[in-house]
Amino acid sequence: MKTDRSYACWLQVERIGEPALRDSYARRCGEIAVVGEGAVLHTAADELAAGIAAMLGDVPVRTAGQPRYARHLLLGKLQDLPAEIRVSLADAESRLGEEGYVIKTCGDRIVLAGNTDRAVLYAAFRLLRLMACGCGPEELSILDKPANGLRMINQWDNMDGSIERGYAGKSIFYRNNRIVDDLTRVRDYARLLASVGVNAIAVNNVNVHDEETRLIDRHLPDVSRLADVFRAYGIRLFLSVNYASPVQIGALETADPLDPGVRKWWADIARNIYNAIPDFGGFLVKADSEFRPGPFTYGRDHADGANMLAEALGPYGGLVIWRCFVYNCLQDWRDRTTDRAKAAYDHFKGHDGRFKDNVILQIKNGPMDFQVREPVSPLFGAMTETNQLLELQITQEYTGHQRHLCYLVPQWKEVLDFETYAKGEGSTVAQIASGALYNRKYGGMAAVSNIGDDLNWTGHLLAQANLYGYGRLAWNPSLSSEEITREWIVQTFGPDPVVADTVSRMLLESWNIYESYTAPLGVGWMVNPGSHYGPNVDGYEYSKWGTYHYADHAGIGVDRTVRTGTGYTAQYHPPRSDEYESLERCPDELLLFFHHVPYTHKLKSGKTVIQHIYDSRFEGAERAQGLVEAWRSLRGRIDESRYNQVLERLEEQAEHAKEWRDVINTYFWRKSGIPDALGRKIY
Ligand code: GCV
Repeated sequence: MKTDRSYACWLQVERIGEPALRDSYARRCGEIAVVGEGAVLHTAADELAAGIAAMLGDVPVRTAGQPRYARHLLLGKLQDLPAEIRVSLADAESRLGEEGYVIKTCGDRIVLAGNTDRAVLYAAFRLLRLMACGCGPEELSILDKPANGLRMINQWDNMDGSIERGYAGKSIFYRNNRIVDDLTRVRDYARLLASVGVNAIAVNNVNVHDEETRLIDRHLPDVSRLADVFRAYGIRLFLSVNYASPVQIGALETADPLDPGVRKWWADIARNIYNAIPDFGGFLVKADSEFRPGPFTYGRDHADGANMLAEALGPYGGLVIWRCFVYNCLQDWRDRTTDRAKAAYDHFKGHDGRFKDNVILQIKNGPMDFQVREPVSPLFGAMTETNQLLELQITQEYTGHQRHLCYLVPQWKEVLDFETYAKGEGSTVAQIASGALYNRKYGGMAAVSNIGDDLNWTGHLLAQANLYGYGRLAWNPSLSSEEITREWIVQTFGPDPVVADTVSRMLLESWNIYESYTAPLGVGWMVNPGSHYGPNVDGYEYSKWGTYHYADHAGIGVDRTVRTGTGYTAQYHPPRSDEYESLERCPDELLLFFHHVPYTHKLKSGKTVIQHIYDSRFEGAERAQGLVEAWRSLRGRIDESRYNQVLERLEEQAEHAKEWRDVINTYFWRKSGIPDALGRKIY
């Protein structure tokens, strides 16, 4: 089964087609010399041995401590390398930090080195990527290090084997309220993650119920097995915890963070965990949101809650990752003085400077919830003395459940490059999340995974590109979408330039295509309740006390201005706040997020809002059909199994896009009373 090519994702390691390139590597890679003993270092050597043997075809690869020949691949920690090699790497040691690496060709020898074994592992995967992408070994002289300290994945897996918002089968971690015995698949996942530089994973859902609450005690031996698998790939394991654990599993009467008994309870739990898993990463916490327990019950706030856990983990170097996705889901949307978009900022900004050093706030990219289009959360840029982590969603909850193609790297790029102006120009989200702007100790990115036990991991094979792209951006947010996309395609489908051009265009346009047949101009939602899939303009479950789009016969959109609306625009720094406040300057794509306008309001494109809604839904549906045609043009260039898998999904998407088009257009045609000016049929 696992020989199906979709299983290997971007680690296909095909034989290099070009003889000169093959020879050039073969000359230097027949022997791999490993200096050092660590498990991660040996993972690096094994990956190289297997990858290189496959790429070079018939070259036997030998691994040894000491090279027998002058021509070889040498890997190890810088400090362990022979003196003459260290000299040739100049001042690398001081520039690389913990995870950076060098790859350098010195004559007939290629050296892969870093200050830690983990760095060497990243160098190994980089070399394999360079080989797959056709880059010759002659002039290799690379020094690279990650921009973000934490590059994390969040699994929303439950112990019954289900995955919240999972669209690619069941959990690879759990079955029947236990951690699975056979961790082969988990190991293969760890490989995929490490190959793009991920270094942390929270292995259970942030909504921690029932049996999951016991991962911190009853299931600890099994959690420790999981940690072993990830450790070999340089990945630290975290657990999501239930804030009410002291009550639910500890038989205490309270979970009050200031109660000495509660503090001791968590300290004992932490000690036990670190006894079992010495490099345990820490806790991920969703508290006082969507009915999850938290410190509010005891009249305490988020800082009290997070600091109490931080105190328990602190002695062992553990972290508390505290989520800022906190809002009142029972909000009455007819009450226009409250605004969900304001919630995260309102809850957390006031606590800036109160969190302990080992607390990191995890902030969703937007103020709402992973919509296809929403502005960047103003909480980035609001805190100067708090560690922050950018949270993205790889799993396509609101973006088509991996049945639709929606490549999210371009969206994430916009978020990372977004200027908050918190400290003048250059205060981008990338700079804030990494911790660079305010010189914070911890920072980085986290993202909700999109994998399950489907053979191809992600349901839609092309959704593998989102997982890949996330890892690459977390390592280096300044990579362009185009670069990442090309890399992924070549490693997944090989070097055929026609495939590269076509698939690249499809991926890069897909977010825009999806947006253009679903919810328009930043207004969001419009999905079926619960599932969040498929068109339903008033469907979203928490809009039952009103609507999220405020459309009536006269107009549409949410007035979030200071002058006449909810005042949300004031959460941004100028000139951003002024731009969003102004009807004239607000970008079209976010217009309805910030303003309530008549349907006849003219956009910068010159079209009225209603005409834009109609036109873009029609164009979107046509372009979705275009994706099918583009893919069909690749028939014969891609193996049949993967070709068919993708074709099936694209055909389904094209049909579903028509449904979206018709549901949205009919709704607004009826609501506004304005027919399609082009005379197109609206059902
Ligand atoms: C894990 C949204 C999703 C929930 C998710 C929540 C969160 O509300 O629909 O499934 O819960 O976000 O991020 O905590």
